[in-house]
Amino acid sequence: MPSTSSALEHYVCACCSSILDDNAGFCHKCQTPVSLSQSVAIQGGGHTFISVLGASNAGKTVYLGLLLDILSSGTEEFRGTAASSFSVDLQEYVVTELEKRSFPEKTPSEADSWQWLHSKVSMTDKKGTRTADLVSPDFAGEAIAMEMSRPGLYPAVAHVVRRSSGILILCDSVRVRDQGAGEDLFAVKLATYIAENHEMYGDSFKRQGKGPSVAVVFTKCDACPEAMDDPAAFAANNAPRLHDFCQQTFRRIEFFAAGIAGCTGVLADCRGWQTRVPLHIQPHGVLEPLRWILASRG
Ligand SMILES: Nc1nc2c(ncn2[C@@H]2O[C@H](COP(=O)(O)OP(=O)(O)OP(=O)(O)O)[C@@H](O)[C@H]2O)c(=O)[nH]1
Ligand SMILES: [Mg+2]
Ligand SMILES: [Zn+2]
Repeated sequence: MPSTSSALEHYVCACCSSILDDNAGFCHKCQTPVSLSQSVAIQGGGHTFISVLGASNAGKTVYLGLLLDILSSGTEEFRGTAASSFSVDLQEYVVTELEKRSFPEKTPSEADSWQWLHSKVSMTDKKGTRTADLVSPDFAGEAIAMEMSRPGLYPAVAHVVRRSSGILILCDSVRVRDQGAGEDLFAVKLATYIAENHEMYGDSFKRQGKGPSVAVVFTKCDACPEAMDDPAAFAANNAPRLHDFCQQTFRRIEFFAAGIAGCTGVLADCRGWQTRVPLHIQPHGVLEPLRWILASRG
């Protein structure tokens, strides 16, 4: 039975394929946790990186936590099981917070405190049963923004984006509707960053069908029913720059709306500090983007 350290000599990073040759907790090149690479290597099979990007406060942590929870109690048609115990941490944290009628804390910017998920997903449709290992970090929105403006500050972001065959861009539907160009332009920056990192240049690239499947997900649609009714039309009307850029650039692009909280309220403490809290949990549209990404891989 090899010791952990000698076994590690044979592992490569699941994200950037660097050799993991020491006992460090993270890949020296891309900051992926070694425990994740071990879990992927031990379980074998192909794995699919799916990354979730979005501005700070877009709803990434809440979405990912609930996605894991819904997948874990799914049906034979679409289900996901945690591939190792660290995968349950994010689910546990988000579900516990929501049960307490509060939202999770903002994700810290330090890469070593990000939670990763690794779930074995199986999906059955007309084409048969497909399986994939879903691997994704819960990035901090601020780290994504900083990496886009000064590449190299958070190498994990670039490596994970390059490695991902499916990418979800989360946009706050309420901000898109009420605050105009800011959210639209940030999302365009994200889409451009994805295209750059997948070296998507020129029409021939698109015709060859290369590049990731990109799902734009308007979050918090419980507070924005317009996004829920017709997400593509909502994008065209309220985030026209993002809509047009994505249609022109990506071969596989689709628009979705998702919401976790059935409704929210604002609590004020004795000093007047206000906090938004979920009054009840009624997930909507959480699985659809993932289902589409897995199906669009063919
Ligand atoms: N109405 C409503 N509000 C939501 C929902 N999901 C998240 N929110 C609100 O959005 C806030 C941010 O959600 P997070 O999931 O922490 O956002 P994030 O993208 O992870 O943000 P960073 O960690 O800063 O990158 C929450 O504190 C809630 O106030 C939802 O489904 N409905
Ligand atoms: Mg977060
Ligand atoms: Zn790596």
